Order: sequence, then C-alpha cells, then structure tokens
Amino acid sequence: MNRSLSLDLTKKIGEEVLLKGWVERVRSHGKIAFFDLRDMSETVQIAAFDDLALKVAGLGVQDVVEVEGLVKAREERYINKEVPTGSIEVELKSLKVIVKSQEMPFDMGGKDLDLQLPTLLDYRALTLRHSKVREIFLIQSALLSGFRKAAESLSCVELSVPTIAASATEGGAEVFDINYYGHRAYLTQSPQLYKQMMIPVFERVFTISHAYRAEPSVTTRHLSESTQMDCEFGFVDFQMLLDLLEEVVIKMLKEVEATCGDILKARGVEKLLLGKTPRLTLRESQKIIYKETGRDNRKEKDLTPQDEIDICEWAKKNHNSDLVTITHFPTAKRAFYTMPDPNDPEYSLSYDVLFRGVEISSGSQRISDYNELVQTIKNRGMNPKNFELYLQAFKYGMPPEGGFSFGLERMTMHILNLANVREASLFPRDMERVDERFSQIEEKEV
Ligand code: AMO
Repeated sequence: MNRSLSLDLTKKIGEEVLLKGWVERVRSHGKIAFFDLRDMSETVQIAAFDDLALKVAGLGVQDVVEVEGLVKAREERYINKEVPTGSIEVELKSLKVIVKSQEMPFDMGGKDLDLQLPTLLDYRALTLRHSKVREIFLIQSALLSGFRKAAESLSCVELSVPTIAASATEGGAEVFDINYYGHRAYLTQSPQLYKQMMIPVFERVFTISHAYRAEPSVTTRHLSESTQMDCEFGFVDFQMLLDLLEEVVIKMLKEVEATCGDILKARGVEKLLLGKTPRLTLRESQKIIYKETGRDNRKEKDLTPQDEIDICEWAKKNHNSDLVTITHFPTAKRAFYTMPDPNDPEYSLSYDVLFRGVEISSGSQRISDYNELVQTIKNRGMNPKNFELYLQAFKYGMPPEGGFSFGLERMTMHILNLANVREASLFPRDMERVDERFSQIEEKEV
C-alpha cells in the first residue's frame, strides 16, 4: 500500500490507508484509545479499540510509527472544526513503532506548548516539532516564497552573496569581526554592498541573506543573526522605489493570507489590512503623533518604539492599512550610502515600512555618483581604501539606483503577534546564546 498523507484523508472516507509519522497526543480510556499522528501535511486522530487500544496506551510522544487503518467520517457531535482533518478519524488496524523516542523532558502532548522562552529555546530541536511552533515557520516559508515571487515578477535576478566581508557594511559599532586566517574580516551586517555592486551586472537583483549585528543589548525585537530579504533596482527614482517597496510587501502579505489562511484564523490573527499604504515624511508623522497623543517628539531624529505603534494605529484608523511608509529620515542617522534629498540635504531619500507597530523594512535611493560617495565615506570618518571593491562598481558606470530590505523574523513576529522575535527564529542567536545558553555552558565547564 502506498503511503497517504493526513491532509488527503478527508477524500478517502471508507478506504484503508497507510500512514507514517510522529505520535503527538495519546489519550487512553481502557478499551478505547486515541492518538494524534503528525506527518508533513497535518495531524490526524487515530482511534484504537480492544488489544490495539492497549498498544496505543504504550506509545510515547514523538515515537515514529507506521499505521494501517480505515478512514471514517466522524459523527457530527465529534467534529473538530479547528483542524482540517477534524471531520474524520482513522480506525486503527495495525500499528508498528519504527523508532521509539526517549521520554520527553517536558510535556509536549498538549494542544498548546506552555513553556517559558528559555526552555522553548534550550530544547529547540524538540519544541520546533510542536504544531503551534511549526506553524510559525510555515508562515515564514510563505513570506519567503511571497518575497521570491514578488521580486521575480519585477524581473530581479536572485543572487547568493557572501557573509564574510572586508569592511563593515552598515557602519556603527554593531559588527562582529573575525579572525580570518590571521587577517581581520567582518560578518556582514547586511548584503547591502554586494547587491549594489550587482546593479551594473543585472540591473535588478534580489537576495535572501543572513545579516549579523553585534547588538549590545537584549531586546524583544533584535537578533544577532537575522534573515534579510533584499531587492535592488537600477534606473529608478525615489517615487518608483516607494511604489516597488509597497508592491513587494503587499504581495508578500497576500501570499501569507492565501497559503496560511487556516493558521491565521486558528491563531485569532486579525485580517490583514492592505489598503493603499499611506506615506508620510518623518516630520509629518511626528506632527500627527503630537496631534493624536500630545507627545512632542517633533525634533527627534527617529521614531521611538511608541511612535511606531501610534503612527500604525493612525494608519489603521484613517487608511484601513496595517502598513505605513515613513520617508526622509535625517541624513546623519542613515547609512553612508543613502542619498541626501537634493532639496534639503539634511534629510535623506530614505524610507522605512512600519507594520502593526514596528519597522519591518528599510531602504533608500543610493548615492550613485563615485566622487560624492568617496567624499561621504571620508566625511563619515571611514577610509575609502576599505571600500575599494565596492567603489570600483561606482567608478565605472553606476546608474541611479536604490532598494530595500525586509527583516524576515520581524515580519513573522508581527503577523502572528508574537511577544519576542526569538520565537520567529529557528535557532536564535543573541548576546546570551548561540544554540546553548552561555551561562549553562559555563556551568558545565566548572
Ligand atoms: P536595516 O538595518 O534597517 O537596513 O535592516 C533591514 C531590516 O532588517 C531587519 N533587522 C533586524 N531584525 C532582527 N534583528 C536585528 N538585529 C535586525 N536588524 C535589522 C528589520 C529591518 O527593517 N542595508 C539596509 C537596507 C537597505 O537600505 O536596502 C539595512 O540593512 O526588519
């Protein structure tokens, strides 16, 4: 018999099927026992009677099993509307344990996984298997796929760029330097310099890449290693860039809705509001915040976390949009490659997209003139010699260009309303942890 998948069983009522997967929850009531079997598609309830019920009672959570059984429609009163397989169950005919799991260090058998964040991460290889955790990464997979489709539809070529570089990409102190065969090198803070160098090669490019930031503090929204989804376009101006940015983010969110609607609904996520994205300059947004809340941050160089929440509330209320684009940040606050606004060089042709109260994307029109770029690097106290390869691209025919980058974990976090960005990273890295908590490693070494 060929293997069937749980999700296909609603179309196989009355048929004998072969299933393979992991044991999730076991409920034993003497001569009747149930367990949920999870495979790559879904979980399904298996019902066992008499001798087989005894066998099921002996199953452990995460045992790997092979099941033969009969697919049956459930009586109306037993239908579980919360799961796609809730209208059927499989009556067990034979059960084989392929791999016996060791006993779990904590209870993974519940519908929800009620663990504190450190435990959730200490046992990541296990906790990722729980349906509620797995779902987070199905949303993430939809975001990646939505980004790829959107970028390809705009004729961007996908690239894989290095994450070890000769110079820091975003400036600032938040850079990991590494001993590279006795030379100094850096982990890239973003794929920025490489994607720009590729503009004269392909004109439009995209890359999904890892970014490393030596974040000096522990916050709920910063990771030391994150995933950035970047686009870069040649022959564009500022208005075109804003249109492209908003087109891509809306396509990504629509992909999540289209492919993961069930997950969003089951988790009680509010319907995404994707009306036309309002655009405000930083100063306009600060004026609105002042008017709406009385908080006067009109002279600040950036939005505070509370400002981001408030301006998103405003966008939701007034524009039926979960997104808002903020433009024209002070030039001095943005990375060196950002083009100052020719009409008011104190401010830059830069933008952030905010989504449900947090920044999920940044970008800008870039300085594409070689001499201006060299001068800016010098003005920022950096040495153009450290950017020789990058500057080559500008010396020999760089068209006007710009782009943007989305943070994958941040987007996932805010679609699902997770409390901490670490929950949206498979194996999060931060000041306290690379896989294992440093404090625990130290304990072991003592
Ligand atoms: P920026 O530094 O704003 O821009 O990063 C782009 C997006 O990446 C996400 N992000 C992070 N997520 C989690 N933890 C972090 N430490 C972290 N840092 C950034 C955010 C952010 O909006 N090169 C530019 C982009 C460009 O101009 O094209 C850049 O890196 O969602």
